[in-house]
Parts: sequence; structure tokens; C-alpha cells
Amino acid sequence: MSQEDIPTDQPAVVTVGLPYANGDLHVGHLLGYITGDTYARGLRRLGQQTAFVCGSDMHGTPVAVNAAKQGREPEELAMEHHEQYERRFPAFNVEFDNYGHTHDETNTELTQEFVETWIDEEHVVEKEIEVAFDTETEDPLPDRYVEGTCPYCGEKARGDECDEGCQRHLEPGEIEDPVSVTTGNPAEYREQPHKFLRLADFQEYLQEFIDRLEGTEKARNQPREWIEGELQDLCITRDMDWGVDYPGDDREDLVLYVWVDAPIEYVSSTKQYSERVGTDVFDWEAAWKLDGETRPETEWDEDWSENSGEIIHVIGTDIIQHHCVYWPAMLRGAGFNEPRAVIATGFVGIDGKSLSTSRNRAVWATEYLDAGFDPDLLRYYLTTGSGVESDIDFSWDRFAERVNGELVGNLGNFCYRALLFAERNYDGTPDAEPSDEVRERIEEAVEAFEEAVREYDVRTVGEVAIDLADFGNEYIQRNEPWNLIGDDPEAAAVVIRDCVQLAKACAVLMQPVMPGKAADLWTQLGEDGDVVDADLSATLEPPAAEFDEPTELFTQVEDETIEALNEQLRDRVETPEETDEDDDDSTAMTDIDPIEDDRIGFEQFQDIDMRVGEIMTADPIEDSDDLVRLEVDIGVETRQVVAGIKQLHDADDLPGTRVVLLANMEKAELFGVESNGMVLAAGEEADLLTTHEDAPLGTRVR
Ligand code: B3M
Ligand code: ZN
Repeated sequence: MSQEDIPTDQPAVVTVGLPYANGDLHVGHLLGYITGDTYARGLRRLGQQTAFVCGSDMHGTPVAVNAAKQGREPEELAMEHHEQYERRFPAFNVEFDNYGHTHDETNTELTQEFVETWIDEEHVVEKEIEVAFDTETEDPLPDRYVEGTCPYCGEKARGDECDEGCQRHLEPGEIEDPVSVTTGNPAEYREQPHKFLRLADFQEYLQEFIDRLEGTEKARNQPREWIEGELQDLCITRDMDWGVDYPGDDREDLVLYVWVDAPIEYVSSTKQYSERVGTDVFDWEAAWKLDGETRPETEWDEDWSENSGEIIHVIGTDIIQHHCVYWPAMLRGAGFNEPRAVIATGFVGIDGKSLSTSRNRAVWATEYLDAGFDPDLLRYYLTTGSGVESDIDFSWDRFAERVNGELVGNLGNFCYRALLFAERNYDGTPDAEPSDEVRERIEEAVEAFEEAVREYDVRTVGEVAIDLADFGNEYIQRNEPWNLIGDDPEAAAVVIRDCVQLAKACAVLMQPVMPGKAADLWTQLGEDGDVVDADLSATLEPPAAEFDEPTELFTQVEDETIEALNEQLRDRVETPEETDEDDDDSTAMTDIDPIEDDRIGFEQFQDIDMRVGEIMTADPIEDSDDLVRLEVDIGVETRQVVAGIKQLHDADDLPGTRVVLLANMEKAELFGVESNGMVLAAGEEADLLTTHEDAPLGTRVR
């Protein structure tokens, strides 16, 4: 990366984690792709040359196991889903410059090149390790072919990750009591030679890298604990025939681990884009290579990096380790550029509970489209519902509430009123200069937008136009042009010119989050060309002198539609169907959690700021089964907190209760209510923790 402020003179690449080509897309997946698309569009708005690329993740056991269960060939299953994703993304206005897949020639070749460089540079070592084999069929059982017990936390886990417990990546041979997921037979461990990337070679490099890395907080900080401890070598081969062959070894059925060829697709997809549009339009090497060429060295040298591009990854929180530890080491080992930023998004919940595909508690991409909603509404909901890294809850009720309030009632209403008044009275934009007040307000919005892009704050990128429309509504109300037009026509002309200018600025600023609606507004404004090509300075350029009568940008979501969708969701969650997907994101219910193996130091504990508080008010949140809005007095201030404590506690009894409040918890938004802290409670039923004696409010809990 160039280490200069964005926009830089170098090309940027924005990527999103590749979807496994093994199932249908739901709202949880869409969050990442929409966030990435919005961010890439935001970068371009600042004048940064940007390629937005992705592809389907075709290999690995997530695809192979699904295919085996369906009695199909992995390639056939993966291609089918790949083609489905290719069509699906544009339906949500997610427009990749290139959407490839990991099984194509570009990625196969590039992956092998990476690995050959690691071998040449002596970063690859061979070790005998224990790998699981089916005791009856004698087949090797890599990664998700087995399930068992996590050796770190004791939870049920998949062969490659502890998805329901401590979230660790598990190396081959680590899982305890492995059982085959396809035959149900117990597995036994046998010795087998495998190849490893020696991560210790990159430890020092990674420690410096993490200090430079930009992006969201968790992505920058969570990797520190892994990088500071001893780095375990990464096993890069698997006994399978579905994948990219390991180069330089003729052992049959030895392929690269899926997490080797998957991130390399980010590079391959950019390369395909360059090959299609020409390197004069986008030069993939300028973006991905150090100073335009690969340098097989491992020491960091600022001079080489100065002229390389800006790599920005958008991922889910659960794959931070792969992107902030393994991937930078892989890039470094092959002499490639490093990521400038990693943006990690939170999880999407459904109606206050975790999304679960196996319980069919999910809102599917097709279902949303079939309901006839414009994709931009969901884009707005998902990007602005909570901070980028916070979890976000999706409910149809909240969707309707936000669309009707924020889009129909605020943005849509303002633009319609402004343009209708202008068209009826002036056939378009009145001949007047905009006021200083409005010019300054637009300048402020543009600055907020630029800063949000520089800070990877996608939520603010999405909110700037809405805030501007909010101002517009207040401005029009305060100035009453309908009265002015008779009394003071000149003043009325200024007010309406101001409003048209504000609508034009809204179109430019809302484009990253709602590209389709921005294009509609642009047309209504009588502007030539495409709003995509208008840069931020267009917000203050004179609007078109003439335009036609406007139409409403957004339509009200009706109660009956929402009731039907809620019923559809309720019915299928109550009668869970068996699905053949295995990406269940729900947390299993257990009786008593095992004690964490990992000890924490006192310093780490000190980072947790817990205070004695007292509940002042408690109001149940409508439409939620378990959430209550609390006002908690913590001595120095009163905090609004949303707590999932309805099951065991009657809201009316809560005021006056002493609680322990985690005061430095990240803010979150639940059912539209901001939660600024967390009250501690025990167990699924949320039994509130309280103090025994009367410690003064605000006292720190240690
Ligand atoms: N295919 C999906 C996931 O684990 C996985 C991402 C690859 S990104 C290089 O979220
Ligand atoms: Zn675990």
C-alpha cells in the first residue's frame, strides 16, 4: 500500500470473502457483498481508481461433503451454484468488475505459482502428521469430512474449525473423537506426510504489518494475540482429489488446502479484469505487486511498497485469522503486496435470534426478490442498521418501519416535495443563487462522506444523504416557500433552488448505498449522463434548468405484506426442514459450558470496565420476544441499554434493581434502539447479576 491518504495515485482493489459454491444466498451473506459494493462505490466517489472483485469458492470440503451427500460430482454442484451467484449479485445491485471462481485456469496457475515461490524460498516444510481415516471405507477424511470435539474448548466442532465454540481454526489431527459425517463411522488417525507453510518465518513481518493495517477495530486487534504467541505452521495440503493440485509432488490425490487457493482468487480475479479491459484501464500488477513487480523477499521495505496499490478486504468476523495472519504471510512469501485494510462485518440475526440455515431461520435472497422489494431498500437497511462491525438484527417489521420512516418519509418525501414544487412553479430549477447556509450544509455532508470512506465507516457512507434530506425537510418547513412565492418571489426562488441543489447532492451521496434509486433521482432532476460518473463536486454544481414532474422515489411497505412475510418465516421455523447445508450459524444449547482453557492476564481483565448501576426505567421493546430498553444510572451518567431479559424478569419490577454494567462494550443497535453498554446476566434465561451490599453507583467491579 502507498501509506498516503485515500484517494491515492495507485489503483485500489476491493474484495469480499468468496462464497462457498454450495448453497443459496441469504441475508447474512448479502451483508458482506452489499457492504463491499457500497464501499467500492464510495472509494470511486472520492476519485480512487478501484476494481471490485470476487469469485466463488469452489473447492474444499464444504463443497465436497455437500456433493457427496447429494451423490453428485463436486464440480457439477459448484458450477451450478457459481452460475446462480453470478446472476444473483447484480439483482442486489452488487456489481463486481470481475466475478471468477477458484477452479478456473487463472486461479489454478497463479496458486501454483505462489506455492512454487514458497518452495523456492524454503518456506515449505514436510512433516508426518496424524490424519483421520474412515475405519471401514479406509477413505481419508480431511477437514469437514469429520466432526468431533474441539481440543481447546470441548464444544462440538468441525474438522477444520470450532464453529460452535471458541471459533479457532483447527489443524488436521487436532479434533478429538472424530466421526465421519458421510458414513457415521468412527475415524482413526494415521500418519501421513503433509506440507506446511512455516509461519514462524513471517512472525516479525506480521507483527509490523498488524501495526500498519487499517480497517475496523476487531480486524486490526484480534490478530495480535495470534501473532504475538508462537505461530503454528499451516498445513497447506489435503488428501483429496477436489482442489488445486499441489505442485512439485506426484502423490495422487494431494491437493492444496482450500484456504490457499481461495484468497489467491482475489488476485486472479483482478488479473482477469485487467485482461478483459486492458492494463491501461486497470493494471492488476500495479495493485498486487510490490512496486509493480514480485519480490521474493520477506523483509519489509517501505520503498517497494510506496508504489503499490491499496488492497481492501471486506470479510466476516469469523475469518479474520485467515485474512490478517495467514493471507499476509502467504502474500509476503510470494513477494506480493499486503492488504491496506480489512473491514470485518458482524453477523446478521433474524428477529433477535441467530440466523440458522439448518433451522431455516433465515431470510433468503430469492424470497426478498420474490416479495417484489427493490434491492436498494435492503442495501440501505443492512449498511446503516448498525456500525460495520456490530451484529445487526433483521426483522420484516423493522424493515418496514425503516423503509417507511427513513426512505419514504424522509428522503423520498423531501425529494418529491422539492422537485414537485420546482416543476410546478418554475418548470425546473429557478434562476437564483443558492444560499450560503445550504452550500455550507452540502460541503459539510461531502466532508463527512469523505471522512467515512477514509475511516472504513460504511454506515456513515450510507447515512450522509439521509441526514441531508432530513435537513432539507426541516429547511423547507422553516422557509415555507408556498407562502413566500406570493409575498417575496425572489426569496422563494432561492429556497427552491436550495432544495433542488440538496436533492442533487442527495443523489450523488446516496449512490454508493442505493445506486438504482440514485439513478432514478438523477433522471428526475433532468441531469445528463450517469450519476455514477458525477464526482463529489457535482453536489454543488448548478442543477438542470428544466425537468419533468417527479414521481415518488420509494413506495410504502404495507402491513399486509409484512404480516404475510412474518407468517411465512414463522411457519417454516416452527416446522424445521432438513436442509443439506452445513453452515449452521446458530449456537448450540448446552447444559453447562466447559471452563475456558485459555487463561487471561490481569491486564486483559483490566480492559473490561464493569460498573455498579441501578435500573431507572425499563420498557419492553415491542415486537421483540426478549428485549427490554433500560436506563441505567452508573453514577457519572445514565446509559440506555438494550437487554435480552424479558424471559425471567417482569419489566415493571426492574426499576430500582442494582446491576453490573459492562461500560466499555461496543455500541450496538437492536430493533432500532441504541444499546450503550451491557448488563450482565447468567444463562439462557438471563438471570440478572446484582450487588450484595450498597456499593455506590459507578463503582468499578474488579
Ligand atoms: N469461502 C467462506 C467463509 O468462510 C469462505 C471465504 C473464503 S475468502 C478467501 O466465510
Ligand atoms: Zn473450541
